[in-house]
Amino acid sequence: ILDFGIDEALKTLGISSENPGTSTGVKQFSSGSMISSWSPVNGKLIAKVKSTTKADYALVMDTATEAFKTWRKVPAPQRGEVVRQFADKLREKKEALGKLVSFEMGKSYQEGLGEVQEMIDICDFAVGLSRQLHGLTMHSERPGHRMYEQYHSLGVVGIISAFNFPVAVWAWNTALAWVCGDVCVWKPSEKTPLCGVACQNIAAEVFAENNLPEGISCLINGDAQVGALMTKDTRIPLISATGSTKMGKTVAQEVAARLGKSLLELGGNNAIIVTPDADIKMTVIGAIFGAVGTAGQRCTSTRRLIIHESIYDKVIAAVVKACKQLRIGNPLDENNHVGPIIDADAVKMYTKALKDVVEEGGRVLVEGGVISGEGFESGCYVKPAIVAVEPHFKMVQQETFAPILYVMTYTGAVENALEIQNSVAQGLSSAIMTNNLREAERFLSVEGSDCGIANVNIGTSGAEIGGAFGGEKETGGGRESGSDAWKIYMRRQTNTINYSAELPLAQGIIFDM
Ligand code: UN1
Repeated sequence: ILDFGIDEALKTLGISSENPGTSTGVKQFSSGSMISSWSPVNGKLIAKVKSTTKADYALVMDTATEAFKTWRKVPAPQRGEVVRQFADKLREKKEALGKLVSFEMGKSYQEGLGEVQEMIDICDFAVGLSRQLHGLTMHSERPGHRMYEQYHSLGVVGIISAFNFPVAVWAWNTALAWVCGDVCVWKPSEKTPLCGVACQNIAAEVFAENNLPEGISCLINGDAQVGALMTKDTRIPLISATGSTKMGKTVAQEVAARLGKSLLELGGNNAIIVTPDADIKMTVIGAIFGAVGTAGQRCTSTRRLIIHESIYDKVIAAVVKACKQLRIGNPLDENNHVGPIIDADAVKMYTKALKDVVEEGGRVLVEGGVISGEGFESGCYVKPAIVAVEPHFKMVQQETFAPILYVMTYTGAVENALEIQNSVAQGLSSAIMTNNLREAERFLSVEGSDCGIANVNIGTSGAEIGGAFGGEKETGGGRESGSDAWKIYMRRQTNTINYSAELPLAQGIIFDM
């Protein structure tokens, strides 16, 4: 197998065969067991990372808490300047980090680069934001009084991220949290620990160059048990977690039990509604990229196509043809469209989903299956599949993190398609393909899509960082990234100042003494 420069990339990112797990200047205390990172690209061990023990965690939290005392006093625009430098380093290391993302996680190199670009974009956004962390002023009802609100740094932000966006989701959180004056403790997925080490190394360099404590960015490694150290920790006012709905429900309960805040970005079951007025060419690109991009492992991946019966045959013919042309293989080879899925468990889930949906009555339009032979030794390469279904099928109601596209029809008005679309438990992303203004506006109206993201003539995936990202219902309700998502990373304070020589009470209450 060609190397595609991966050794060079690992060197650039400071990754060795064994990596200290617990970062933030307490490296020497790491004593946990080793987590092995296997590449789904070739099935080989890339490197090992030490996991975080309870004792390591205690030291990390001490370091983070100490760093917060320094960082919160640095003026916000100066914090923005540090984030700007971080973005510069990301630009320098974009190819290396994009390659590691592709090699450790399996998405195409193009998409690996895209992920690093998302990191850079959110940093740029955060730099501007660092001069705009403003509250409102309001008129007091009392004479000689002034009232306003301000946003203060919150403290330690705990970040739990998933394997599918092993670097970008961390950056969405951390870039905003840093300009807000918070420090971050990050537990990346145990399936992509090296991406975590690489990002930590880049951040550590920037903080060192600015004589700032590395504890502003902390990394811990391990499974759900390590995550639980954070969710139950009263010193962490905000937990931002990305992953399955099942994981989110546990995190939400543990954080709520101590009345902490949580920001949840969980599963999606995203649909594209294809109306009689749809542009077929755009529909095909949107649907196929949505279904097979990141090998169907985005929260925003297109899982369902809801097609009007009048154009069903035409759309299906085009989508099936496009799907059969996809090249599956080593994601570092830019000739390929689709790389492997993450691991053997994911392959099992994919195979079972296809079997189950057929048992329910699904008709296979594009055959799936695990690919074997030369170049596919990892056993993680699967064929994107298309299955014709009924909307109420059990498998169609749930999210399978794999390249499986369910297609179904609707009849009559767009309302009928919306009913199908909204009939699932998840509420992340949604799209309509139409050139009909009435249908598009219906889709966007209060009676339309119930998702956090609703697109017209764009697929369900590939959101820009400028908008708030997240969804409703079982997706968890959190919003990350752009717009005013920063507010959750700060604590709001209302201030009333009396500059008169009297002490009038609010609501006109008289209290004479
Ligand atoms: C995710 O899958 O967790 O919209 C995030 C998109 C990307 C982010 C996906 N910008 O597909």
